[in-house]
Amino acid sequence: MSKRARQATPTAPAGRVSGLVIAAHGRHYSVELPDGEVRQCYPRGKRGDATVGDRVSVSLQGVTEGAIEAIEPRRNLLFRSDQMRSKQFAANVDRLLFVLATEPEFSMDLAGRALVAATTAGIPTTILLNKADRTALLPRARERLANLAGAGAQIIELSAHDPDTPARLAPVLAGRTSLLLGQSAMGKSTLLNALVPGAAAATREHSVALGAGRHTTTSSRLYHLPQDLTRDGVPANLIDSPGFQGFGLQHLSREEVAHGFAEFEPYLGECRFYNCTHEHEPGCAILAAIDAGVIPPERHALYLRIVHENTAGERY
Ligand SMILES: Nc1nc2c(ncn2[C@@H]2O[C@H](COP(=O)(O)OP(=O)(O)O)[C@@H](O)[C@H]2O)c(=O)[nH]1
Ligand SMILES: [Mg+2]
Ligand SMILES: [Zn+2]
Repeated sequence: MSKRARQATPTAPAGRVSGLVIAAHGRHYSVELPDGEVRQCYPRGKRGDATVGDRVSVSLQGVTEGAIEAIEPRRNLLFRSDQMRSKQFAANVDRLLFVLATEPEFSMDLAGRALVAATTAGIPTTILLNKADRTALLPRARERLANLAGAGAQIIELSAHDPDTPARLAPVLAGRTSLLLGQSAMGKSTLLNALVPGAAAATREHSVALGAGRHTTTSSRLYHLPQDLTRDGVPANLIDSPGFQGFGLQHLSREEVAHGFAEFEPYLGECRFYNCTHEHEPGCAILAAIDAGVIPPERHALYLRIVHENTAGERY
Protein backbone atom coordinates (compact mmCIF):
# COMPACT_ATOMS: atom_id res chain seq x y z
CA MET A 1 0.00 0.00 0.00
CA SER A 2 1.39 3.39 -0.93
CA LYS A 3 1.83 6.11 1.65
CA ARG A 4 -0.75 8.15 -0.20
CA ALA A 5 -3.42 5.44 0.05
CA ARG A 6 -2.82 4.92 3.76
CA GLN A 7 -3.53 8.60 4.44
CA ALA A 8 -6.96 8.37 2.82
CA THR A 9 -10.12 8.02 4.90
CA PRO A 10 -11.44 4.43 4.97
CA THR A 11 -14.53 5.22 2.88
CA ALA A 12 -12.79 7.10 0.06
CA PRO A 13 -11.47 5.33 -3.06
CA ALA A 14 -7.76 4.56 -2.84
CA GLY A 15 -5.76 7.77 -2.80
CA ARG A 16 -8.87 9.94 -2.59
CA VAL A 17 -9.91 11.97 0.41
CA SER A 18 -13.05 13.96 1.03
CA GLY A 19 -12.29 17.57 1.90
CA LEU A 20 -13.93 20.92 2.58
CA VAL A 21 -13.08 23.97 0.46
CA ILE A 22 -12.21 26.72 2.94
CA ALA A 23 -10.79 29.31 0.52
CA ALA A 24 -10.78 29.90 -3.21
CA HIS A 25 -8.60 32.15 -5.33
CA GLY A 26 -9.23 31.69 -9.01
CA ARG A 27 -8.34 28.08 -9.75
CA HIS A 28 -6.38 27.70 -6.53
CA TYR A 29 -8.27 26.20 -3.58
CA SER A 30 -7.43 25.60 0.07
CA VAL A 31 -9.02 22.29 1.03
CA GLU A 32 -9.24 21.04 4.60
CA LEU A 33 -8.89 17.28 5.01
CA PRO A 34 -10.65 15.23 7.73
CA ASP A 35 -7.52 15.30 9.94
CA GLY A 36 -7.45 19.12 9.80
CA GLU A 37 -4.57 19.35 7.34
CA VAL A 38 -5.06 22.10 4.72
CA ARG A 39 -3.80 21.38 1.21
CA GLN A 40 -3.45 23.66 -1.79
CA CYS A 41 -5.52 22.07 -4.51
CA TYR A 42 -6.11 22.59 -8.20
CA PRO A 43 -9.07 21.26 -10.16
CA ARG A 44 -8.27 18.32 -12.43
CA GLY A 45 -8.57 19.40 -16.07
CA LYS A 46 -11.46 21.73 -16.73
CA ARG A 47 -13.32 20.74 -13.57
CA GLY A 48 -13.53 24.21 -12.09
CA ASP A 49 -16.07 26.24 -10.22
CA ALA A 50 -15.65 24.72 -6.79
CA THR A 51 -16.49 27.29 -4.17
CA VAL A 52 -16.03 27.83 -0.45
CA GLY A 53 -18.24 25.43 1.50
CA ASP A 54 -18.06 22.74 -1.19
CA ARG A 55 -17.23 19.17 -0.25
CA VAL A 56 -14.75 17.82 -2.76
CA SER A 57 -12.95 14.58 -3.51
CA VAL A 58 -9.20 15.14 -3.57
CA SER A 59 -6.32 12.98 -4.71
CA LEU A 60 -3.26 13.83 -2.67
CA GLN A 61 -0.14 14.98 -4.47
CA GLY A 62 3.24 15.39 -2.86
CA VAL A 63 3.29 16.64 0.70
CA THR A 64 1.18 19.80 0.53
CA GLU A 65 -0.87 19.66 -2.66
CA GLY A 66 -3.81 17.86 -4.17
CA ALA A 67 -6.07 17.64 -7.19
CA ILE A 68 -9.81 18.18 -6.97
CA GLU A 69 -11.33 15.18 -8.75
CA ALA A 70 -15.01 15.89 -8.08
CA ILE A 71 -17.34 18.35 -6.36
CA GLU A 72 -19.99 16.65 -4.23
CA PRO A 73 -23.61 17.67 -4.91
CA ARG A 74 -24.45 21.00 -3.25
CA ARG A 75 -27.41 21.72 -1.01
CA ASN A 76 -27.38 25.30 -2.21
CA LEU A 77 -25.20 28.02 -3.71
CA LEU A 78 -25.37 31.73 -3.02
CA PHE A 79 -24.17 33.93 -5.85
CA ARG A 80 -24.76 37.12 -7.77
CA SER A 81 -24.53 37.57 -11.50
CA ASP A 82 -24.50 40.39 -14.01
CA GLN A 83 -24.31 40.24 -17.79
CA MET A 84 -20.54 39.73 -17.74
CA ARG A 85 -20.03 37.09 -15.09
CA SER A 86 -21.26 35.48 -11.94
CA LYS A 87 -19.62 35.62 -8.54
CA GLN A 88 -20.07 32.74 -6.14
CA PHE A 89 -20.13 33.60 -2.45
CA ALA A 90 -20.44 30.14 -0.90
CA ALA A 91 -22.08 26.72 -1.15
CA ASN A 92 -23.87 24.58 1.46
CA VAL A 93 -24.84 27.57 3.58
CA ASP A 94 -27.32 27.07 6.45
CA ARG A 95 -27.94 30.74 7.14
CA LEU A 96 -27.13 34.10 5.60
CA LEU A 97 -26.03 36.74 8.09
CA PHE A 98 -26.50 40.01 6.26
CA VAL A 99 -24.61 42.80 8.01
CA LEU A 100 -25.97 46.36 8.01
CA ALA A 101 -24.99 49.23 10.25
CA THR A 102 -26.36 52.47 11.64
CA GLU A 103 -23.53 54.17 9.74
CA PRO A 104 -22.42 54.65 7.03
CA GLU A 105 -25.85 54.56 5.44
CA PHE A 106 -26.56 51.12 4.00
CA SER A 107 -28.25 50.44 0.69
CA MET A 108 -31.78 49.01 0.94
CA ASP A 109 -31.43 48.03 -2.71
CA LEU A 110 -28.41 45.79 -2.03
CA ALA A 111 -29.94 44.36 1.14
CA GLY A 112 -33.13 43.54 -0.76
CA ARG A 113 -31.19 41.88 -3.58
CA ALA A 114 -29.16 39.74 -1.18
CA LEU A 115 -32.42 38.63 0.42
CA VAL A 116 -33.82 37.66 -2.98
CA ALA A 117 -30.66 35.66 -3.74
CA ALA A 118 -30.86 33.86 -0.40
CA THR A 119 -34.61 33.24 -0.53
CA THR A 120 -34.46 31.77 -4.04
CA ALA A 121 -31.49 29.61 -2.98
CA GLY A 122 -33.52 28.33 -0.01
CA ILE A 123 -31.24 29.94 2.58
CA PRO A 124 -32.85 31.62 5.62
CA THR A 125 -31.54 35.09 6.44
CA THR A 126 -30.80 36.92 9.66
CA ILE A 127 -30.08 40.65 9.34
CA LEU A 128 -27.46 41.90 11.78
CA LEU A 129 -27.91 45.61 12.39
CA ASN A 130 -24.44 46.49 13.63
CA LYS A 131 -23.11 49.60 15.41
CA ALA A 132 -26.24 49.76 17.55
CA ASP A 133 -24.03 51.59 20.06
CA ARG A 134 -24.54 54.62 17.83
CA THR A 135 -27.93 55.00 19.47
CA ALA A 136 -28.78 58.38 17.94
CA LEU A 137 -28.71 56.74 14.50
CA LEU A 138 -30.78 53.70 15.45
CA PRO A 139 -34.29 55.11 14.85
CA ARG A 140 -33.48 55.98 11.25
CA ALA A 141 -31.99 52.53 10.55
CA ARG A 142 -35.04 50.85 12.13
CA GLU A 143 -37.39 53.00 10.10
CA ARG A 144 -35.66 52.06 6.84
CA LEU A 145 -35.64 48.37 7.79
CA ALA A 146 -39.38 48.44 8.53
CA ASN A 147 -39.98 47.78 4.80
CA LEU A 148 -38.41 44.36 5.28
CA ALA A 149 -40.85 43.34 8.03
CA GLY A 150 -42.55 40.82 5.73
CA ALA A 151 -39.41 39.70 3.93
CA GLY A 152 -38.86 36.71 6.20
CA ALA A 153 -35.62 37.82 7.81
CA GLN A 154 -35.10 38.03 11.55
CA ILE A 155 -33.34 41.28 12.58
CA ILE A 156 -30.84 41.41 15.44
CA GLU A 157 -29.42 44.72 16.66
CA LEU A 158 -25.91 44.45 18.02
CA SER A 159 -22.52 46.04 18.31
CA ALA A 160 -19.47 44.12 17.15
CA HIS A 161 -17.51 45.98 19.85
CA ASP A 162 -19.77 44.71 22.65
CA PRO A 163 -18.14 41.80 24.55
CA ASP A 164 -21.59 40.16 24.97
CA THR A 165 -22.18 39.90 21.22
CA PRO A 166 -20.68 36.40 20.71
CA ALA A 167 -22.89 34.97 23.49
CA ARG A 168 -25.96 36.68 22.04
CA LEU A 169 -25.28 35.23 18.60
CA ALA A 170 -24.50 31.73 19.89
CA PRO A 171 -28.06 30.39 19.34
CA VAL A 172 -27.99 31.66 15.74
CA LEU A 173 -24.54 30.25 14.97
CA ALA A 174 -24.54 26.91 16.81
CA GLY A 175 -24.27 23.74 14.72
CA ARG A 176 -24.49 25.62 11.43
CA THR A 177 -22.49 27.11 8.61
CA SER A 178 -23.33 30.80 8.36
CA LEU A 179 -22.28 33.24 5.66
CA LEU A 180 -21.36 36.82 6.58
CA LEU A 181 -22.30 39.13 3.75
CA GLY A 182 -22.62 42.88 3.47
CA GLN A 183 -21.36 46.11 1.98
CA SER A 184 -17.92 47.14 3.13
CA ALA A 185 -17.56 49.29 6.26
CA MET A 186 -20.59 47.69 7.93
CA GLY A 187 -18.34 45.84 10.38
CA LYS A 188 -18.02 42.33 8.93
CA SER A 189 -14.33 41.98 9.77
CA THR A 190 -14.84 43.36 13.27
CA LEU A 191 -17.65 40.87 13.83
CA LEU A 192 -15.64 37.99 12.38
CA ASN A 193 -12.72 38.76 14.68
CA ALA A 194 -15.04 38.92 17.69
CA LEU A 195 -16.60 35.55 16.84
CA VAL A 196 -13.54 33.65 15.62
CA PRO A 197 -10.51 34.05 17.86
CA GLY A 198 -7.46 33.99 15.60
CA ALA A 199 -9.33 34.93 12.43
CA ALA A 200 -7.19 38.04 11.88
CA ALA A 201 -4.00 35.97 12.03
CA ALA A 202 -5.43 33.35 9.68
CA THR A 203 -6.43 36.03 7.19
CA ARG A 204 -2.93 37.54 7.30
CA GLU A 205 -1.25 34.16 6.75
CA HIS A 206 -3.58 33.46 3.89
CA SER A 207 -2.77 36.79 2.16
CA VAL A 208 0.95 36.13 2.60
CA ALA A 209 0.59 32.59 1.16
CA LEU A 210 -1.19 34.02 -1.87
CA GLY A 211 1.18 36.96 -2.18
CA ALA A 212 -1.88 39.18 -1.99
CA GLY A 213 -0.05 41.50 0.39
CA ARG A 214 -3.12 43.17 1.78
CA HIS A 215 -5.78 42.41 4.33
CA THR A 216 -8.91 43.31 2.44
CA THR A 217 -11.15 40.34 1.81
CA THR A 218 -11.14 39.63 -1.92
CA SER A 219 -12.74 36.21 -1.81
CA SER A 220 -14.73 34.11 0.64
CA ARG A 221 -13.10 32.12 3.40
CA LEU A 222 -14.46 29.57 5.86
CA TYR A 223 -13.52 29.77 9.55
CA HIS A 224 -14.37 27.28 12.27
CA LEU A 225 -16.29 28.76 15.17
CA PRO A 226 -15.27 27.73 18.71
CA GLN A 227 -16.07 24.16 19.75
CA ASP A 228 -18.73 25.13 22.29
CA LEU A 229 -20.90 26.05 19.28
CA THR A 230 -20.84 22.44 18.03
CA ARG A 231 -24.34 20.89 18.26
CA ASP A 232 -25.06 17.16 18.02
CA GLY A 233 -21.58 16.67 16.61
CA VAL A 234 -22.10 19.29 13.90
CA PRO A 235 -19.42 22.00 14.09
CA ALA A 236 -20.30 25.64 13.52
CA ASN A 237 -18.56 27.55 10.75
CA LEU A 238 -18.55 31.15 9.63
CA ILE A 239 -17.78 32.15 6.04
CA ASP A 240 -16.49 35.67 5.49
CA SER A 241 -17.04 37.19 2.06
CA PRO A 242 -15.84 40.24 0.13
CA GLY A 243 -17.91 43.40 0.16
CA PHE A 244 -19.74 44.32 -3.04
CA GLN A 245 -21.05 47.41 -4.78
CA GLY A 246 -23.58 45.72 -7.04
CA PHE A 247 -25.76 42.67 -6.75
CA GLY A 248 -27.09 41.48 -10.10
CA LEU A 249 -29.56 38.62 -10.23
CA GLN A 250 -29.37 37.81 -13.93
CA HIS A 251 -29.60 34.10 -13.21
CA LEU A 252 -33.18 34.42 -11.97
CA SER A 253 -36.31 34.26 -14.14
CA ARG A 254 -39.18 36.67 -13.50
CA GLU A 255 -41.04 33.93 -11.60
CA GLU A 256 -38.01 33.18 -9.46
CA VAL A 257 -37.54 36.87 -8.66
CA ALA A 258 -41.18 37.05 -7.52
CA HIS A 259 -40.65 34.03 -5.25
CA GLY A 260 -37.59 35.81 -3.83
CA PHE A 261 -39.98 38.24 -2.08
CA ALA A 262 -41.42 36.36 0.90
CA GLU A 263 -44.26 38.86 1.29
CA PHE A 264 -45.41 38.17 -2.32
CA GLU A 265 -45.71 34.44 -1.63
CA PRO A 266 -49.33 34.34 -0.32
CA TYR A 267 -50.50 36.21 -3.45
CA LEU A 268 -48.60 34.41 -6.18
CA GLY A 269 -51.09 32.32 -8.15
CA GLU A 270 -53.98 34.54 -7.00
CA CYS A 271 -53.79 37.03 -9.90
CA ARG A 272 -56.53 37.09 -12.55
CA PHE A 273 -54.11 36.13 -15.34
CA TYR A 274 -51.99 33.03 -14.84
CA ASN A 275 -49.05 34.78 -16.57
CA CYS A 276 -49.44 38.05 -14.64
CA THR A 277 -46.19 40.02 -14.49
CA HIS A 278 -47.41 41.99 -11.43
CA GLU A 279 -46.54 45.20 -13.23
CA HIS A 280 -49.87 46.69 -14.33
CA GLU A 281 -52.41 43.92 -15.00
CA PRO A 282 -56.01 44.24 -13.80
CA GLY A 283 -56.80 41.78 -11.05
CA CYS A 284 -53.18 41.50 -9.94
CA ALA A 285 -53.15 40.21 -6.36
CA ILE A 286 -49.72 41.74 -5.67
CA LEU A 287 -50.82 45.22 -6.81
CA ALA A 288 -53.98 44.83 -4.71
CA ALA A 289 -51.87 43.95 -1.66
CA ILE A 290 -49.82 47.10 -2.24
CA ASP A 291 -53.01 49.19 -2.46
CA ALA A 292 -54.21 47.57 0.75
CA GLY A 293 -50.97 48.59 2.47
CA VAL A 294 -49.85 44.99 3.07
CA ILE A 295 -46.84 45.02 0.72
CA PRO A 296 -44.60 48.13 0.87
CA PRO A 297 -44.40 49.86 -2.54
CA GLU A 298 -40.60 50.01 -2.13
CA ARG A 299 -40.44 46.21 -2.21
CA HIS A 300 -42.49 46.11 -5.41
CA ALA A 301 -40.22 48.81 -6.89
CA LEU A 302 -37.22 46.57 -6.20
CA TYR A 303 -39.00 43.65 -7.88
CA LEU A 304 -39.53 45.85 -10.97
CA ARG A 305 -35.91 47.04 -10.99
CA ILE A 306 -34.56 43.48 -10.91
CA VAL A 307 -36.99 42.18 -13.54
CA HIS A 308 -36.39 45.11 -15.92
CA GLU A 309 -32.64 44.84 -15.52
CA ASN A 310 -32.83 41.13 -16.35
CA THR A 311 -35.01 41.59 -19.44
CA ALA A 312 -32.74 44.41 -20.66
CA GLY A 313 -29.84 41.95 -20.36
CA GLU A 314 -31.60 39.47 -22.66
CA ARG A 315 -31.47 41.88 -25.61
CA TYR A 316 -27.70 41.74 -25.87
N1 LIG B 1 -19.25 52.23 16.68
C1 LIG B 1 -19.01 51.05 16.14
N2 LIG B 1 -18.09 50.92 15.17
C2 LIG B 1 -17.89 49.70 14.64
C3 LIG B 1 -18.62 48.55 15.07
N3 LIG B 1 -18.22 47.50 14.34
C4 LIG B 1 -17.29 47.95 13.48
N4 LIG B 1 -17.07 49.27 13.66
C5 LIG B 1 -16.12 50.12 12.92
O1 LIG B 1 -16.54 50.25 11.57
C6 LIG B 1 -15.41 50.32 10.70
C7 LIG B 1 -15.53 49.27 9.59
O2 LIG B 1 -15.45 47.99 10.19
P1 LIG B 1 -14.92 46.71 9.39
O3 LIG B 1 -15.05 45.55 10.33
O4 LIG B 1 -13.60 46.95 8.79
O5 LIG B 1 -16.02 46.62 8.23
P2 LIG B 1 -16.08 45.65 6.95
O6 LIG B 1 -15.61 46.48 5.79
O7 LIG B 1 -17.52 45.30 6.84
O8 LIG B 1 -15.21 44.46 7.21
C8 LIG B 1 -14.19 50.13 11.56
O9 LIG B 1 -13.66 51.41 11.84
C9 LIG B 1 -14.75 49.50 12.84
O10 LIG B 1 -13.99 49.79 13.98
C10 LIG B 1 -19.58 48.72 16.12
O11 LIG B 1 -20.27 47.80 16.56
N5 LIG B 1 -19.74 49.99 16.60
MG1 LIG C 1 -13.62 43.74 6.04
ZN1 LIG D 1 -50.00 39.82 -10.52
